[in-house]
Amino acid sequence: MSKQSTGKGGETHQTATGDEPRLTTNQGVVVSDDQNALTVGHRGPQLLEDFHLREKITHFDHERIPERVVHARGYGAHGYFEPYKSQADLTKAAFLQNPKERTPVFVRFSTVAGRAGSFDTARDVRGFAVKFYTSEGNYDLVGNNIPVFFIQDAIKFPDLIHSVKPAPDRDFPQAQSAHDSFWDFISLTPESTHMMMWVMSDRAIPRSFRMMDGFGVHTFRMISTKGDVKFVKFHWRPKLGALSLVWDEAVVINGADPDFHRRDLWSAIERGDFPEWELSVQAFTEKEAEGFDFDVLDPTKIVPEELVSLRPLGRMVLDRNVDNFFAETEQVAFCPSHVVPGIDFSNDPLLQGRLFSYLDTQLSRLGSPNFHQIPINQPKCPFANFQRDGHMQMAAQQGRVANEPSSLDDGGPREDPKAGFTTVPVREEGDKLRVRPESFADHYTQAKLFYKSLTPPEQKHMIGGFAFELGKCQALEVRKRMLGRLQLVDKDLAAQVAAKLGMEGQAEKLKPAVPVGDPEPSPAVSQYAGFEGGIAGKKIGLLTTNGVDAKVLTAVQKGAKDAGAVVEIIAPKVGTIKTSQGKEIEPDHFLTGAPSALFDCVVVAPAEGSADELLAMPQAVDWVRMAYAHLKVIGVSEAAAQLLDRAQIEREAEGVVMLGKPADVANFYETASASHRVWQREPA
Ligand code: HDE
Repeated sequence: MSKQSTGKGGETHQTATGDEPRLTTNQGVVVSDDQNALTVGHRGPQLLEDFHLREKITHFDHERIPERVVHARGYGAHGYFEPYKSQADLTKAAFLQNPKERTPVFVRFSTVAGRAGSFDTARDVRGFAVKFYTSEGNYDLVGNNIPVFFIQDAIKFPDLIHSVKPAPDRDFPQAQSAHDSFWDFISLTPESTHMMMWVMSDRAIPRSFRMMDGFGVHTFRMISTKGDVKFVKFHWRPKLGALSLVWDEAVVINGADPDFHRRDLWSAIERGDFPEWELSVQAFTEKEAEGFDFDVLDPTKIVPEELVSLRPLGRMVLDRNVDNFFAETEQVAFCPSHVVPGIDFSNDPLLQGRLFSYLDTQLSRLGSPNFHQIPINQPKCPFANFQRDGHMQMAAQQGRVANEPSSLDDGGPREDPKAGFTTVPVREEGDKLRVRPESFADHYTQAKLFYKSLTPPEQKHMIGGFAFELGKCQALEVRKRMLGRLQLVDKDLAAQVAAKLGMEGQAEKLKPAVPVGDPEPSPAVSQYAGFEGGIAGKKIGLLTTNGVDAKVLTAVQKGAKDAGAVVEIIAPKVGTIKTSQGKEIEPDHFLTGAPSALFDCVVVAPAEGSADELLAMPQAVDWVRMAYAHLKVIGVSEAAAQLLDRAQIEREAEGVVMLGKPADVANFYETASASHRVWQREPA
């Protein structure tokens, strides 16, 4: 028996009522049926002449573009930058002159190693790329959340990246550095030692993009309105402080919410809690730089803040999410070569290589030299020249002349020696050589400086980081070589990592190229040495049940609001619950969908008499146990005290706050604000 279809797509038809725009092809032809392809008869073959089907499927087939070879996974937002006051004595850059003038910005944060579909809380460097749409053209400050880099010369970048990417034969591991080829490359590249200290520290597992420092890494130049030239290092500092996750928490989050960082940024902006950073520079003369005991052209070195302090320039606020991820975040094209008058490069060999690489990568990724015409990349000031044609040319430039000089077309764009970009006329001479400067040879003194400057918990985390990663590296000789490098940084650090690996006394004996110095610590590089307290921007998870005490709920919510934090409610099941006063509330999560790893601090406050409901759920006990292990402040109502017992947590334990009455909630917030995490609870 033959089956008959209606030929009308049944219930899926949503035909136009007249109020909404009509669905058309890309040529503007109104589509009559978007549910069914054109066939011969009811069950016959499809027809090649179905131009709507072919256009729709062909467009779909070409939806993907090559993802970025590095920094593929990223998330962006719009905002603005405003200087505190005119910085004319330092730079003539227009966007740094007038405190009343806001310059629009677009920022993209990213991980480096993983693919676009990888997870957010991998141990990795984070990209921090800012496009300023200034009145003098686009300026891209393409930085990272770590102030130094793995290598000193761009020629090593493909090797570095190949070593960290999945092995070419088996295509794993994905989005991580804990494997043989990476540590082999690193252990054979002594210049990476300082960077590895940062990458094994908490910096590589940030709590949020909103709680991350940013750095320009290289030394750049700034040119004042009078023509004075200074070297500068760029710093972004978040208003919320630079805060991190603990390692096991990051691992759990990768499974529970692979989009943790993008969700966090998007939600904060949606609720009007706009993240903010201060832009500063360390400015110094070339003469001063000659007196430093490291070379400022070497991107594996910081300029300690004790040597040159930060000069705040202004603030950046992100206040608008993108309308379309692909059009904006995916197609945005950053190039360190995009500078404006008043900012110039230095001879840092890594920077010089980048000045070539980014333009090249955009051509291959976006497929056309006209990528500057994509709205997210377009300058917001007028731009005109005689570049013409090419794939996807969007502009229909007028006139018969496309050259200058020309006497045939007086109205065409012309150069302007006064307003135009000019390069600082630095005198350069020398032989053509392939060499590494001797002034780049000290790979350990600043690595030691970093380690010495961390608080004991931070040092402990770094030791854990090294031990975890090297533990995943199966090649024994690589581990030994790496332990040898660590010994040159700090004997105790090396010994503790070796002990965790069960490799005491097995470090390879390595000799540094130049003697290792004994630097003064620089507390500014520690995330927690100067922690000022507070929980602004953080998230409190409140685990409760139907009938939740309305007074406790209100107290927790009010405390969070006052502190600039947010509360999310977790109930055992999906669906609405009622408060003790009968008000219906929609929990944000159900228990199995929201492990406590997703929150900065937690409260467990089931309804009076319903603790048994939680006690019967192993996930609830795990929820509390995990919050304890992740060093979170835990508020526990009397009704939930048994959960603590079941999780084998003492009521008097550090960072556990009993909520006998709603007023005790204040105590909970005080404890949660005092320190980012309850470091005392960390196992010795
Ligand atoms: Fe990049 N880097 N990089 N990089 N980088 C790219 O450009 C490259 C380096 C950074 O959100 C690529 O558009 C070379 C340092 C960020 O779109 C590529 C070298 C720093 C982003 C590229 C470096 C960065 C990139 C890949 C060594 C911190 C993401 C896709 C000489 C100061 C920007 C793309 C975004 C992206 C090359 C080293 C930061 C291939 C050759 C050092 C934040 O062009």
